[in-house]
Amino acid sequence: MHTVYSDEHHHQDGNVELFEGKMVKPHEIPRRAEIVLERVKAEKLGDVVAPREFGLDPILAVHDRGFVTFLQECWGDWVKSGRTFDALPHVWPVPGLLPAGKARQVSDSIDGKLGHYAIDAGTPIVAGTWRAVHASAQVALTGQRLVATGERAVFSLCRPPGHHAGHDFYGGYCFLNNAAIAAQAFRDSGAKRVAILDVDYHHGNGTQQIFYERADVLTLSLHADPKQEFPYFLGHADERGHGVGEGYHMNLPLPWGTEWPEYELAMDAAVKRILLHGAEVLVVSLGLDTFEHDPISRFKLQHEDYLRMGEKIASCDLPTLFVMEGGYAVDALGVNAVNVLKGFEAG
Ligand code: 6XA
Ligand code: ZN
Repeated sequence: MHTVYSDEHHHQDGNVELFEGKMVKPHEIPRRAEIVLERVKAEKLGDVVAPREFGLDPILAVHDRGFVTFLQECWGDWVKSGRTFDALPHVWPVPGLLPAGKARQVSDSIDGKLGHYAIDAGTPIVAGTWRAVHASAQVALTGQRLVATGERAVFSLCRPPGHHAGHDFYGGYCFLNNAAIAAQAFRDSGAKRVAILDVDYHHGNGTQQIFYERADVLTLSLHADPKQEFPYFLGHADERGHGVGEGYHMNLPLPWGTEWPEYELAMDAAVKRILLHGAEVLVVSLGLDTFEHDPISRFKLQHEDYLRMGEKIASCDLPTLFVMEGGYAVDALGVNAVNVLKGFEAG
């Protein structure tokens, strides 16, 4: 299996995130992608290839232009306003703030813009953020093109991750939704039915939002119950899509402490739904923060379980693009990610 990788991710290297009431060093760090790449090479998974450049059009097929411009210009505006440290929001237009019928306006102030587009204060924007984010999307798109032109499976080693980013918002360490951009590119290159399976510990709220009213891209997410876990406001089982998209989203929330036997049952339900959809291609949002020793998560999957996860995904028998998402037990991240990919190849 080819891995698509770019060193450009190093440009996303924040100093702080707001975490449990403290400003701490970010969990989402460059070392994460490095260790996965090292394991890909050590295990001889296959060739490592550099991304091609597909430009902004496939990004704008999923994301709002004003939002993308904000991501491109945020750091410059932040510096112009006299700041030198990481850009983080500190004020939000919560529902109910505005009178009924009054549309939200984007402020001219960078602080207003940050609160407009961000869902949390854990996702720092720094000088190199756009550069890294743009490259991460190109890594996903390059993987997409390889699968669309005949590879059975490709691993897009994206960083920063993407699944919390929606049409016009960012957060949860995510800026552009790499998996959604790839899924849309599959549609635009002729696939009639696509599925996105999100196995990250956290609910893929951005992916859900982007495709919520569509029947052509089935989205499924296995994750920690939002009653207990980030992103808290979405990811419930009764969110099933809307309009023509009704029935084309599936959330499988699971409780803290979940181990493989229960996780496997949820995966079986997801695989069944993917096969029913008649998907021609599968995009996997591959988060490894379900691991028992992940520092910010509370599932209990073990190294070997990732081999089984890969085999399960292979049972869909579809061309598959793996897109890297979360996972913060950094020393174990390479082993766990590559176990999924090896399990897939064996399956
Ligand atoms: C709260 C946790 C952010 C979750 C990031 C993640 N700061 N998402 O791994 O998949
Ligand atoms: Zn996650």
